[in-house]
Amino acid sequence: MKKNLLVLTTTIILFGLTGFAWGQDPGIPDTLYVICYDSCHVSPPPWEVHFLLLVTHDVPDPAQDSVSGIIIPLKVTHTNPTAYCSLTSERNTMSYSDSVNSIFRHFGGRENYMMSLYENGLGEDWGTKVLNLTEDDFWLSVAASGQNDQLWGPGSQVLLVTMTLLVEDTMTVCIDTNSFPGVLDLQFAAGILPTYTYIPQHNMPVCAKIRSGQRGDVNGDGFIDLADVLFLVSYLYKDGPAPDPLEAGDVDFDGDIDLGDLLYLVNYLYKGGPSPGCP
Ligand SMILES: [Ca+2]
Ligand SMILES: [Ca+2]
Ligand SMILES: [Ca+2]
Repeated sequence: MKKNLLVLTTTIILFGLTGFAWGQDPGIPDTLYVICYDSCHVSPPPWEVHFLLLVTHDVPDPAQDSVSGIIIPLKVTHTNPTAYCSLTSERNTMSYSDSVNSIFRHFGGRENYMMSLYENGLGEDWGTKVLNLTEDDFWLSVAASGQNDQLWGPGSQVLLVTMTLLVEDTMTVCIDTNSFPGVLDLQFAAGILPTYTYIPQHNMPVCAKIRSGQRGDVNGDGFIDLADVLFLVSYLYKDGPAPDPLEAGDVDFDGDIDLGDLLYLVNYLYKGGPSPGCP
């Protein structure tokens, strides 16, 4: 109930002041893309896993079709209930900062649009920003209050924000749109007067298999050496014990444990071949 009140309040702030109506998305369909930036990790868990929210947006008539507000309600689910998977509130604060502690930071060398707005001195004009993080919900809205802000983002897959999850073990994490019945769903607002809203295209649900890239240490002693070759031979051909975790034996990362993994390991150890790990 509290959440619905927050959503309703923000809806009024975003769209209620000028009045709005459902309209057509002009030109090419605008699209919200969610992608997982780094699903494979070679360090021991927990892992910081980043999902990027990218927007493709065209502006046929800048005076009328510029985006003036967005609402992005998301839900996070995962397949490993015994392990912790969470949005990290301390990594996704509202503060403008290029440190690790901001959802608006640049990340991995990628230009983040909200951060760029701030650095260009325009960020303060985005007067209404709401970020709601709970255990399994992510909810973001922004509204422009100046014309410069409304001209944001025409182009192909502009990075809007990066959201960070803390994942404790291997699992499949899915991001989907969240619905608040009767109140609001995923939507963009455009037009200066009158304002109209529309639902952009999107690629959700998006599921990413969060994997450990620690491979080759088949016997789990912390080293990759001849003992691992012998362990793998024993497992494959002499009914020996299985690698633990099992995926440590999938040295070439193709999903199976077979002769190919043995050859990959030998090639790495004795012939200067590529090292096991994330592909
Ligand atoms: Ca469009
Ligand atoms: Ca080993
Ligand atoms: Ca394999």
